[in-house]
Amino acid sequence: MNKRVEEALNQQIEKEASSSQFYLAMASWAENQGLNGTAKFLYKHSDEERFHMLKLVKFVNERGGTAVIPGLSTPPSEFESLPNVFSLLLEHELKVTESINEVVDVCLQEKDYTTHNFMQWYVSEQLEEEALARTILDKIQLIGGDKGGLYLFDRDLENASIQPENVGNQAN
Ligand code: OFO
Repeated sequence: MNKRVEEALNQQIEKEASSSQFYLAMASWAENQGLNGTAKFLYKHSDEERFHMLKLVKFVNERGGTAVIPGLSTPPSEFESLPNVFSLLLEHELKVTESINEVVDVCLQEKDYTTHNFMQWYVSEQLEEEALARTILDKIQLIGGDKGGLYLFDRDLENASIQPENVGNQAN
């Protein structure tokens, strides 16, 4: 496997693993706040990111490279508020999108069209995840300090899958 591509993919493995840990920390915080629906959603999101990481690990190894399993820094255990959690999540996803675009760029420079093709899955996944984070953030901002609204929001998020359309419909 092309060395630059391998390096870029290994960096992406680290990003996906860190995302998983970050969302796991958010899930745990939400659980301790009694926001069980939000916690369930974030636990699921954390699992998704772990799956993204695994998919990369397997791809690198199958293509003759060596996947590097990274050590990770400790994510925060405290968050200011629910809006803070979801704005951090959106910010984080935007960074992940940037780094996926960088991997795609390296693939093109190195004329590695197989990896380029493989990365397209991540490109569309990011589109969905960004849209989802924006939808959720909009809803939270709309609710503001309304306790009843928050209760309904949390309940609806419990049933939401990682699909923007679903959250849009259910949180209405
Ligand atoms: Fe949403 O980060 Fe994975 O791809």
